[in-house]
Amino acid sequence: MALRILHTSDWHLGRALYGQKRYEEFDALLDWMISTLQQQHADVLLIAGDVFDTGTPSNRAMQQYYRFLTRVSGTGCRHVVVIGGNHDSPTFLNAPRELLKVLNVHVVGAKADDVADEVIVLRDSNQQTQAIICATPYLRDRDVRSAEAGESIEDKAQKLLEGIQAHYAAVTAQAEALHAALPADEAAHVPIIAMGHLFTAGGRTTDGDGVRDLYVGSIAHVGASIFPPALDYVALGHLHVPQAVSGNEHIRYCGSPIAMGFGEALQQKSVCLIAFNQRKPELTLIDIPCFQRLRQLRGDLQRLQSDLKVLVQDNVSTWVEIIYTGDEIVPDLREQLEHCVIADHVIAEHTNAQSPVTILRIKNQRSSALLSNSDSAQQTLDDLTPKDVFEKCLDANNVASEQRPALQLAWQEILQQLHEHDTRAE
Ligand SMILES: [Mn+2]
Repeated sequence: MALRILHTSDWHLGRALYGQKRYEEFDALLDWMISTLQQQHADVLLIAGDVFDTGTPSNRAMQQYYRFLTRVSGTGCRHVVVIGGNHDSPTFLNAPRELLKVLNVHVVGAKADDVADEVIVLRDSNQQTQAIICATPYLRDRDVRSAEAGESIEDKAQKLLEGIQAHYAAVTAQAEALHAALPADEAAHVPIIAMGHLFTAGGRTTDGDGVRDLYVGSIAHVGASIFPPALDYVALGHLHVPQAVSGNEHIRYCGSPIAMGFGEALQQKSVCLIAFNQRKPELTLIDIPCFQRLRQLRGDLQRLQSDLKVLVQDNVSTWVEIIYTGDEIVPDLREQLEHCVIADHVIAEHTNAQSPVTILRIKNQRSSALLSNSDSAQQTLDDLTPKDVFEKCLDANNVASEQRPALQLAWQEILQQLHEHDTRAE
């Protein structure tokens, strides 16, 4: 029977939305994942990075991960391959790898010193080779590039791209050597599959989807050509919108399984099922049900009130982000909107039960526009990105415009190091 692989990525276990925890949603997703593995008779599950949302996940997020992996071993799915993403702590993912190996869960959290350790041979219960996986995790700048004094940002980006390309070439060559050593009748059925967590040129993202820039300046986007032709399928993670890379149907991002932010609330999420006919991949996208409705509402007070009313009447649990764009200054905007959610619910249901609609965030664009050039006492950090805060700092200190590019670059490097610092690596 043809080998069947389920390609997933970017689970971001432990992720919250404006402080709202999402454990129940993740439980529902993981249940769905288990039943999908069973129904689709998947042999292998791939998780292409960003298993967790942070390098120091909560105990509950860890429990969800380990419990899930234990349950997979009770399905017909024989192997799980996990690589580290830019959100994961490489050493945290790697810590239980020997233990997980017993369950046929293969973990590559960080770039291996020897590329051979990134090549995983999957075998069936008769010890017949099923697939060869190049399990390359997210490659940190320092993993593939040696810094030299006096380099320009363009030099650095060029060396980084070359480093990533050389790494994929080396790992693929290793896989090809193993493949060449297989008996001919077996080799015809054994695909070579690569995994990766990176941003490819031309890739699509949506605002507010939580995709963090990978490299300083974000100019290092690799092209599809870095993946050698010997690869039968490339299972990528990092981008949260499902997509093929530059029209190559066998080089794909499966996308995140749940919406990471309100910006992608209406996007259909999916996983990729790949059935191999000899070494030829046949792809099916499997839609993931929505486990928690998210809606972004935008407009003046009247519009927002009527939209909220519709959501309340639907009586489906909904988390809402509101962007107020009206001209009128409404001092008690939050109270009015909250009241609308509760009052309409009580009228509709004749009950004091909780409203199905929860407002997680109200952005008042009217007041931010008014305040942006004056005292921004009402602006909170939630309204600003780290970049905004740094720009404000430059403004407040009257830094000359010719000095800014160098400072902005240095600041980006610091932020990058903060994100990638593996706090508990020791
Ligand atoms: Mn991600």
